[in-house]
Amino acid sequence: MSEPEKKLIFSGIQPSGTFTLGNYIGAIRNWSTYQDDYNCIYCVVDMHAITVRQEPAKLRKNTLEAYALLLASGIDPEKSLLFIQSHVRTHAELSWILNCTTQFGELSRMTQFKDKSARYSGDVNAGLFTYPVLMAADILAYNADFVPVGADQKQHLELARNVAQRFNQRYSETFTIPEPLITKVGARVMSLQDPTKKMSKSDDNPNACILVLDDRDTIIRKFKRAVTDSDAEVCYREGKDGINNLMTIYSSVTGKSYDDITSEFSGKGYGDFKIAVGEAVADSLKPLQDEFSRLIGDKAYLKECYTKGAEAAERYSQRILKKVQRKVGFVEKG
Ligand code: ATP
Ligand code: LTN
Repeated sequence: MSEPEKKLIFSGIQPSGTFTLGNYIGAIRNWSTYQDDYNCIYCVVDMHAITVRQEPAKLRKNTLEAYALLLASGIDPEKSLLFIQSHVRTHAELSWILNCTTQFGELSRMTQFKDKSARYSGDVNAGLFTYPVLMAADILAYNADFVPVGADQKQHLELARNVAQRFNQRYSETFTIPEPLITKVGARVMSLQDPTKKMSKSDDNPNACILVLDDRDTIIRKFKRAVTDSDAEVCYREGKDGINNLMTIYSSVTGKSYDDITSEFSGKGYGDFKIAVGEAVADSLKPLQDEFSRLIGDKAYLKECYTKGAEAAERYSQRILKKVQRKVGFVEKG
């Protein structure tokens, strides 16, 4: 994480449950591939996770599992910074300052806030509202150039750019304006039960999402139950949301094009197609699952990794925070 000529990538993922196939295809599978061409910083964002009610013991377990899954997906702690957000105080500190350059109106327009405040109407807390500011702080604390995110996070990134630009205008050039890095194939994996909604780890229906730690039989069973349509042709076409989603998934785990998939299943029914998708997904997740089982049994190694990661991240980000504090007019601590 120290080659100065390389551009810097930052991304985060919430430990709000076991990762789904959507998280894997749309996000973490790609993260390890960036390590050769970029300096990379990745983080398990437990502070974001508590914007919705979490059971403490479960959050702790999910955070460790998320960390181990990122390692298992190929993120190399020797090459990249990998840490847990709450271990690095810069994020909270910078977030407060950025709160004061973010407008109430722009936060009110965030669609994720509207969705989540409708869904968790009994707990519309201030953290849920200022969630995007903490996300901006995550990114700007490292002056990241690129932020790989799924399409659903584009609006938050746009807000981070606006906050950075506003700060730079008000206090002089300070932050790098981050660019999104959005993968095309698999950028949006949809729910298997309602293919108009994205697959999400906090979905209440267990059949709606494939979890990356699901066993082979569970994966195949969930695909067999996936909602499709009443025709019988495996092809990518408007209105065939369920089949389009299965084609996207199949294509992204096998590398086959939509035309190849259509020919492969011509004359066959949806049943055969669903089983093939299930088997291909189970095969592609197997190496990740094996590596995860090994890592999660080695708590001492995990601790060593996240401690070192946090120390390095704090050193890096505190330099940037100091500059920000000086610019806003805070008295320098002796
Ligand atoms: P939650 O249900 O708790 O909101 P989530 O499953 O939507 O969580 P996040 O932690 O918000 O996942 O997202 C982690 C990363 O995975 C982000 O970059 C996000 O864009 C990506 N991602 C999440 N869901 C999908 C999906 N269905 N398809 C593609 N990418 C996704
Ligand atoms: N909001 C993001 C997670 C996240 C993130 C970030 C992504 C928090 N901080 C910084 C990229 C950069 C999500 O829910 N996917």
